[in-house]
Amino acid sequence: MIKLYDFLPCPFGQKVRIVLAEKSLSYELAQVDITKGEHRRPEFLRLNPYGRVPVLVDEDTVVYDSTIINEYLDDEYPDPPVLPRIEFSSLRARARLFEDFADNSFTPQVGQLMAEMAKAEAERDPNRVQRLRQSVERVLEYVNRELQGQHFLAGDFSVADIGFVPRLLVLKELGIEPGAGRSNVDGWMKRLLERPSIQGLEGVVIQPLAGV
Ligand SMILES: N[C@@H](CCC(=O)N[C@@H](CS)C(=O)NCC(=O)O)C(=O)O
Repeated sequence: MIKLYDFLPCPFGQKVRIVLAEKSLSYELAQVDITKGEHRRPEFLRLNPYGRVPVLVDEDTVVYDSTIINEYLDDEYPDPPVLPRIEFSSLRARARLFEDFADNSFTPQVGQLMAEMAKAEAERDPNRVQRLRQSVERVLEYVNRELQGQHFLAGDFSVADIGFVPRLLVLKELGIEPGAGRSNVDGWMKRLLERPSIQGLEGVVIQPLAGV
């Protein structure tokens, strides 16, 4: 039985739960409430020395970091795949690049905007809000260009798309319409929202998390 240590609002845990749902894998969810410091408990640090969720335990295998967990799941449970097949090295690299880009240049920026917007209006830094909004808009423009003529970012639906999903889903509440004036992103969002793995995703709430 797979066990997933996760905190539901964590966008990285959400990436893993999308993959588990895509592959129809059942699992036990062990909640680690990072707002209560549960990720710093010794028993959790023994699983992940970084003290971060998500962590996946599959029998004797312990894997942490959402990207590595999702690659492990794709290796161990290949059907349906969430990475382009091994023969398509270039597409596989493209999928990994987009996942990495989403993790580093989209998810944290949206997270910082969530944190800023969660403050009372008088306490917000308007320049920071503007800078973060511009940075998110720039990513959406880039993704819009990269989606030209394609349904998904790297061939079929893959980790390239999954990387963006958690924070794409909260943009509207932050006053950013991902698809406005970006028809490729608009169609992509519609296709993403048709997937049961994304419709059933728990924990998509505006909750600022430290560093993400
Ligand atoms: N690169 C990691 C990032 C995981 C991460 O930052 N998790 C956050 C919650 S969303 C966490 O556990 N933060 C606690 C901390 O860093 O102390 C991944 O993809 O899994």
